[in-house]
Amino acid sequence: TKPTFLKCSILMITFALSVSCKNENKQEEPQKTDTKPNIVFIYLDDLGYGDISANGATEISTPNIDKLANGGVRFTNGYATSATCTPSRFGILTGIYPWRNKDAAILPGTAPLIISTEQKTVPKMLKQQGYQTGIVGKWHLGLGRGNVNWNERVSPGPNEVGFEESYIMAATQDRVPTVYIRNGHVDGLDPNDPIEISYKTNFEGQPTGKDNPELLTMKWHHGHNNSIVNGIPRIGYMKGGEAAKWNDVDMADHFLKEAQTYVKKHKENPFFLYYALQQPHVPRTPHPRFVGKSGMGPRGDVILEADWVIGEFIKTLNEEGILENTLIVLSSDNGPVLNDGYYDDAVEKLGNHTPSGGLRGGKYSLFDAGTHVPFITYWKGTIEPTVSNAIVCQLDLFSSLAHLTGSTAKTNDSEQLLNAFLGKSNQGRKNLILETGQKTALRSGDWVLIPPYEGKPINKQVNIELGISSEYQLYNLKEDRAQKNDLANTNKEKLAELTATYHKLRGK
Ligand code: NG6
Ligand code: CA
Repeated sequence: TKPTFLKCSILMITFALSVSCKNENKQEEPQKTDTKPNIVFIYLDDLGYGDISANGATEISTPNIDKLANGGVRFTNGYATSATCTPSRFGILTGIYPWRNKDAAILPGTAPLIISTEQKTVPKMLKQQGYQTGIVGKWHLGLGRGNVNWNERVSPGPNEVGFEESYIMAATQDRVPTVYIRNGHVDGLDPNDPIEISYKTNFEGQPTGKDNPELLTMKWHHGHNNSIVNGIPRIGYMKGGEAAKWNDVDMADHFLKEAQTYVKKHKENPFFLYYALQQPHVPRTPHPRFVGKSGMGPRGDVILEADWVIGEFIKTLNEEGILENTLIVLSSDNGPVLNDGYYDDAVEKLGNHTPSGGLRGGKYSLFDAGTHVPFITYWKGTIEPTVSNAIVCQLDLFSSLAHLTGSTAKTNDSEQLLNAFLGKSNQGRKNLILETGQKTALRSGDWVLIPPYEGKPINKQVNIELGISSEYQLYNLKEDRAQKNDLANTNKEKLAELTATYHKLRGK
């Protein structure tokens, strides 16, 4: 058999020839050749558009992410499907809008799997195209069918929706169970110390953040006052599983090692790796190497830590000789938040840094900062460095990657925008529905329409404007990136046009 690198270079040359002859707007025909670079999603958690220096941050430096951004396509209009985690993860993996699935809401650690095992997914589609598929990091899409027994194989989960190998945390760093799970089995579990989990009641005799402040190394601000693990109070109650509990400050290194091992083990043939980092979600627990390095407190420090692990990961791809045969997509599941439930100086030490990069709102918000996130594609030697203002969404990866790899699979919601993702076209989607907590808005070209909703305009606990109003709101992002100037009353024509488009797309 031919050495892999030779095989890869032949594929690459064929691919380069085939795309260079193509008219940029002809996106319908599937790729003539089977082009199968490795595909890696690097997915951050709560990283804002303005949290990386490539997008203009001056108070924090993210050299490794910047290398991808400046050596690939840096999207200035890249979107997650939702302003919170679970729905966005549902969107990126299925190519389906999360508001079509009523279960796609922030899930507790005991929630059942919300992706049907019959559902088409990115890893399943790529598997059909001959890919090996793996996930390392945050899952947060539910596990099992309800009443999970954590002491047996937990299923269905990632392995049942397309990932051949999985090494995950079940939900979030602030939710129990605080253990890693490999292919459905809790890693390092001592059978004599079984795990019990409840999101309703505490287990007798177990300390909590609420009742035992003296045991805490990190204080809770709102929520997060149930079981204490490593001095940090969490959401939900947990008993047992001592030997299996993760060490928070090692989590970044731990997931990095798993991701590197995955690459080394699978480099001979095409693979898809979904590498879902936990930073800068709360609790922010930088490894001591990064403590104090940003001058911005733990939130800044874990962004530096995330940037470092990304650099190490890229180094591994390079050392293994596969960087030029790997398409990397880097993005974030939702926009930024400062105080998300713990006192960790995120607000106090922010200084002049603007995590949203001047966009309005943040995590949980229908204003732009909720979903408008860092978005980068990088493929050394194939993608030419460029800045793109095409509107692209994580939703579109499904159909676009299908197209790249010779599959005809697509979903109605996922637009085939391969040329935009490869930096060959500035044409993205015209319309995109944005979501938070099943409330939706429309981005259409330069415009944003937010329909009226009941509810509070501000989430006071996290101090974020949610974009909720009893009146229609209309903004022109080209002229008013910060959404300060509501044009609903002055541009009735645009309002009517977008309202009609919105209702058509929402099917109501
Ligand atoms: C919220 C949590 C918040 C965070 C979020 C999920 C409280 C009061 N707040 O309910 O801290 O965990 O859920 O974040 O519990 S996400 O990025 O996974 O969507
Ligand atoms: Ca998130």
